[in-house]
Amino acid sequence: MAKYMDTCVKPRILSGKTPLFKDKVYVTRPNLPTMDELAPKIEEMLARQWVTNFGDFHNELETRLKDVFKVKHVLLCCNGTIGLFLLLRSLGLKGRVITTPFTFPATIHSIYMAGLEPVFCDICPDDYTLSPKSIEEKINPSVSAILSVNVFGNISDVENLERMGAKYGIPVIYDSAHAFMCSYKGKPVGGFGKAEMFSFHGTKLFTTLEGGAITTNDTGLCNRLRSLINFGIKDEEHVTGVGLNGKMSEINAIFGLLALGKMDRIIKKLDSLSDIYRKRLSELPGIKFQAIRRGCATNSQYMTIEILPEKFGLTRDEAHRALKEDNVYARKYFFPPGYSYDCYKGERFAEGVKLPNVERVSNQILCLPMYYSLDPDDVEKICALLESMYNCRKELVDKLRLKG
Ligand code: T4K
Repeated sequence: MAKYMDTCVKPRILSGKTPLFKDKVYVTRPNLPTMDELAPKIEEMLARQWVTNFGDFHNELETRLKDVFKVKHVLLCCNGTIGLFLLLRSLGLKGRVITTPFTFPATIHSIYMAGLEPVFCDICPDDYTLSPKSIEEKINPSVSAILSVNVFGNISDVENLERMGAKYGIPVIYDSAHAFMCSYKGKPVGGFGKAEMFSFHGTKLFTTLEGGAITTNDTGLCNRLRSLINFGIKDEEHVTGVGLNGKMSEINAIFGLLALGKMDRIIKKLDSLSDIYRKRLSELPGIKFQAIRRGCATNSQYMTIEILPEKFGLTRDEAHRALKEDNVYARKYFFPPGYSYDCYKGERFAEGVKLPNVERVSNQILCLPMYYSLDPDDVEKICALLESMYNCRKELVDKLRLKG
């Protein structure tokens, strides 16, 4: 195995030498166009003197994305969080919303800021999506929607969630921030449930720098949301909704249009990097990969592993620290779980929540560097470093604990 096994990759904490990587290797890097690609589009925008408020580039991107998602409506917005918040508002929900605490703060804050209360359910132990069994245990008439997260591009148990939604007469919506161009049983993500939200942030596979979209096949919902994205304005003389400025500008749409044609190539490269990680690390004791749900094709945007301390010999936090010493900036996505946020201390919905799978995964998860411009040799080196950390685990733990 191990191309780098014999090259003496020893964690810097032990060797005291220079870090394995001279420069920081981040968890991700944006997929950006070249100046040559950008310049003519920007010139066009300047000539038109139309920079935002549903301009031509914005409208072209919406049209092209309808084809990607295979849905009737795509509504671009300034970021995924505002899109999700306005989606929750446009559904006219009351009371409580079932969701996962194993997510980015945006999911939970959107619920809270929409005047709703999150009901935290557990996740499936291996694929980290919302557990239908846990939902069954917690659902009651005070729940007005289910908001599931297609976490790290893994698609939720859509059949069971939508069956439950129909049974209780409530909408199911998806935070698909991570799931651009993923599919389930051959159907592209975007057309599931009542609506889905996508993030086009700079750290996402498909980026407009900041940006996002809501997808839906419901024309009534689309019209309400379109108005809320534009201050709730109906026409020059009527303001019919309490909306916000959620619009995407022309410059953001230009970045999106330029990115679209590159997606297949980017995903192919990420798949190949993912293969290296999986081949190298699957034999390593105490490393567990996120299971991909049957029927789901992911975009390989994230490389998440769990570090099982009793087998690997180091905790996730210790591994995280040791990697950083060698300039590998892995991230603890998603720790802490939503019910442990400081800002929700004292809130009834966050008190006494006990979800064993969320607790375990949140304490063991680590997202390793994964992005288009990442060199396969660097992936090999990161794997070699993890192998070496395992081989020197006793020494490493002593050293880390000594350093405090
Ligand atoms: N729902 C879910 C499930 C989400 O994961 C997110 C966002 C949302 C909703 C909300 O969508 P948006 O409203 O953002 O559209 C980053 C992103 O900022 C965030 O969008 C993303 N999830 C989350 C998973 O990752 P941070 O706080 O970790 O970002 P930051 O600044 O630490 O960046 C991560 C790494 O990316 C850096 O270490 C280096 C690299 N990076 C970052 C930026 C901004 C670059 O190389 N260049 C850059 O310009 O949240």
